[in-house]
Amino acid sequence: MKLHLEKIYFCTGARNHDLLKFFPENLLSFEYDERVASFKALGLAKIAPHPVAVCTTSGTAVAECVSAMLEAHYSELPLVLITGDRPKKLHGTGSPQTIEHEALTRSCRGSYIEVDLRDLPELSLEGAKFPVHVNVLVDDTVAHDLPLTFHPNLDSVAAFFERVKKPLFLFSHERRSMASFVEKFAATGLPFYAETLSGGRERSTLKTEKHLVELFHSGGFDGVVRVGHTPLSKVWRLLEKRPLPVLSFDSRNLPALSFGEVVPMSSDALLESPGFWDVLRSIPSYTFSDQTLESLEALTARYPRSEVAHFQKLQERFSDGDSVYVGNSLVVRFFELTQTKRLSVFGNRGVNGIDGQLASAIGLATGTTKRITCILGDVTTFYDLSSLRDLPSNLNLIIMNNRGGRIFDLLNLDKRIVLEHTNDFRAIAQGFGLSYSNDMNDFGQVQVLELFPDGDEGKRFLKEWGQ
Ligand SMILES: Cc1ncc(C[n+]2csc(CCOP(=O)(O)OP(=O)(O)O)c2C)c(N)n1
Repeated sequence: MKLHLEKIYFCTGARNHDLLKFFPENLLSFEYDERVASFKALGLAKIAPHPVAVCTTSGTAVAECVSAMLEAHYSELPLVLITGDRPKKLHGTGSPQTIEHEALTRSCRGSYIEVDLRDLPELSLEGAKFPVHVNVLVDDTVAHDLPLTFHPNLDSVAAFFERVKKPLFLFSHERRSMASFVEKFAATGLPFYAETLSGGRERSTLKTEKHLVELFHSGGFDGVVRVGHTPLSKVWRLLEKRPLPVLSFDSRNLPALSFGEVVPMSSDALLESPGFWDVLRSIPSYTFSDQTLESLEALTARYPRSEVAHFQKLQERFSDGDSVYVGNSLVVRFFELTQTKRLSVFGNRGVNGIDGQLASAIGLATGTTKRITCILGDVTTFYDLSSLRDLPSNLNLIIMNNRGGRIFDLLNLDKRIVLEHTNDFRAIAQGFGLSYSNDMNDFGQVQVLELFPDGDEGKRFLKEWGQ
């Protein structure tokens, strides 16, 4: 590495994970809070002989460094912000966790340098003006020459269904619940997958994300029809690795991929469009058989202390009509996997930041008299500790403390970025004057309920589940 840095505060994430291999071990400090990490870098830059870096994943993680960059800019400090980004073709598309990094630091940097990952080892900061923003493009997608087409209305939809005979219908989420749309769609008899934030999860005929991924790999569907914003499902990300025909109904008019067709219509607008339902009626019926639910039941019985089994037990505590706020990261996935009830589910899935999750749940609870149950991962909760000062009485926080950012275990990434720990929230909650328990039987009775799934059972569960 030719950057000649004093230290690199490496904030964990999937998008910047591949940069790790270029950074000398002795320079690294692993962090999860970008705002804190960037100010640590700023402080060190005041006395260090070499520039100091903070390295982040894509999305709001970059925005969290803007305050330190501003301070560095006006104090003339040698701060280097290194951000992992998605390839150029995904910029501006609304694809998962993709925002405009360059625009974020425009008012607080001396130099902006964009490099492909492979060129990072040769990059030098000679001649650069501090603070510097280095944006690294990491491309794990396949090259293709498929078009991106924007349609103003439904006119082209029939033509799509002439080419695609067995589509996967995928319903993600919108600003408001998509429950009415999902309900009407369910009556068509066509198979579909409704994510938890859609508000129609319990009606989903396709039950597990694992099943979708299996279908994808076995060629079970020949195209995808998305309704709603950028999906959470892994299968959506896989489309950048093996493209299929895609038709999106997205009120933001964003493709969320580098290819495909987009119609700028919300689920509400589709509900009121007879032409859409006419086209659906013309699709010959088909089914997808699914054994994954049975294997899920068998595995949660075998591993009752795994995280997924905890979510299954939590689901039993909810009643139809309850409101839930789900945060990152396995929380939202495992909640979706085990959801059977008709619930109002909220979350921040615009750009998937782990920041401000508890504060967002607090804001949500402030706007309603209904009870909000907020479920967060431990790292996500740590990120937002000061919000604990102010829990409204209709908010119950459940912390799924699996002792680190276990999503990175699931993704098989470098163990160092899991940031495994042995901390718990008991004394913190009590310090903030909050009632606390770690017994699931106290569900709904305490302000902070902390659950500790068994890591070994969780690992064995996921190995056998195969995802
Ligand atoms: C602001 C921000 N920084 C970093 C990330 C990358 N990131 C995604 S999930 C995650 C770890 C979450 O850990 P935890 O809350 O414990 O949930 P778990 O993965 O264990 O379910 C991180 C750091 C992000 N999405 N947003």
